[in-house]
Amino acid sequence: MFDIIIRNGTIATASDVFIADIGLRDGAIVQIGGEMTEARQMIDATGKYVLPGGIDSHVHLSQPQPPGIEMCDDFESGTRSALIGGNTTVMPFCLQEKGRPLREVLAEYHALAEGRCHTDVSFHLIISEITPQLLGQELPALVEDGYTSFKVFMTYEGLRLRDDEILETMDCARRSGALVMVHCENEDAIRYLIGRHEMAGDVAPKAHATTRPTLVEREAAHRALSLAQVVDVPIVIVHVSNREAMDEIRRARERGQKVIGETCPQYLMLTADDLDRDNWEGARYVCSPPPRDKASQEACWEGLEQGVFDIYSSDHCPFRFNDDKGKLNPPGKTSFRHIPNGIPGIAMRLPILFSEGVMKGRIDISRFVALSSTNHAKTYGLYPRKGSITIGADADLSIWDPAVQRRITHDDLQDGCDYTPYEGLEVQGWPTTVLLRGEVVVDDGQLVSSRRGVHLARDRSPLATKVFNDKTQPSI
Ligand code: DUC
Ligand code: ZN
Ligand code: ZN
Ligand code: ZN
Repeated sequence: MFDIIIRNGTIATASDVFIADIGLRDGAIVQIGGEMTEARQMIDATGKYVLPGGIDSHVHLSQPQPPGIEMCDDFESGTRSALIGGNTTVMPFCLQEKGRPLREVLAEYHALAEGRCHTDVSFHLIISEITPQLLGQELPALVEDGYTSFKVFMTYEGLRLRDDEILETMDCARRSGALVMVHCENEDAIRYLIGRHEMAGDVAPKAHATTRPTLVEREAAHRALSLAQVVDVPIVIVHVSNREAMDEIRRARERGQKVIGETCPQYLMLTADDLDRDNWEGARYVCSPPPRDKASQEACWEGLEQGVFDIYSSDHCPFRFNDDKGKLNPPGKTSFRHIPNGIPGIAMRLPILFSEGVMKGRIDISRFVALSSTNHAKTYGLYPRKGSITIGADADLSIWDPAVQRRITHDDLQDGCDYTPYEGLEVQGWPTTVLLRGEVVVDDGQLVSSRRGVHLARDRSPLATKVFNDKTQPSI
């Protein structure tokens, strides 16, 4: 007797595509193919794809902002919207607050998430200030407890780390077996360009893109990879927007470095021209790195097809356009410099990749699964419990109907934002049914979730474990 049998779907994993039934019991996958008759519930998936639930390994929820600004998705609304878009696990960030124990801050995030999440969640740690205590004790202990990835920033005054601090953080990651994610943009070059633009009175949202050109991303990507080579650690280069930064990843791999590349829907679908809209409307498209041009979009598609990118995430970082707290559209607008950097995309990530990628023949369905789920689980220590359709894996599944056609409107996405950058986009294919650990949480496109999401302590990334276990190489 099964809890659920999913009948006759086209099962796709990162390696195989086949038609079979799947039997679920006690939240797990217990049978694939073969005879299955009795179940409390039957789901007919004829003509549909049955895929591992999406894993979005780069989202921002309830992250504190400078005074007067508020992120508009909390763990409830953000994970609700994630579920609508076919995701069953999301990985938000816990931002270290200077002068406070990281574990204390982390406990606050857990309190905000507890009992409110529609998907499973697992935190990355953003490192904004290094101390001997943090590097010597706190981080290694947190890694042991399943927080196995750190993000560092090369941009944003007050958040960025200097190169020596990045080296020390990488060294800590090496010693503790964590994986470092790097935001690559050269802060000093950006500040120089912002100063010049402001002096010239060029302060509209479009200037956000021109003050963060591809070359500041390329330089920082090169530097991050060089620093990683000094310490001999694998790294993730997050939110890559253009060919020049991609070339840095390729070159690092040619020298033998382990590097994971990530890109996001905004770099496939938007351009810098979107920031050049009247009445401050361009503020809706401000994110960092900024969207580039059509050639960069093509480069990013090529990277997804050919493997420069292993991971495709949303970088969901939502602010409301018309809202006192959003400050995307503040009264007395002064400079693009004050527009918070980030756009929503947690629900649209997978429909965009499915429609523009799979349905238009740019990638096959197995590559879709790898980019949207399996590689995230493998990179961040959740595999094979997550990101796979195998016996014993969590029954996190999304059933995609390739026949559904939709015109995207923000209200359907159920996030806390007041717009989507993809308003009016026509998509083909939609995740009509989603299961989280064996429970139907989206049924015929409708949310029926009871907020069963739990926190996932993660294993070390296999990439980092290899270095961690290799004690023959001295640490710096
Ligand atoms: N980096 C992110 O990863 N997300 C939003 C803003 C940023 O700079
Ligand atoms: Zn970033
Ligand atoms: Zn981000
Ligand atoms: Zn809405």
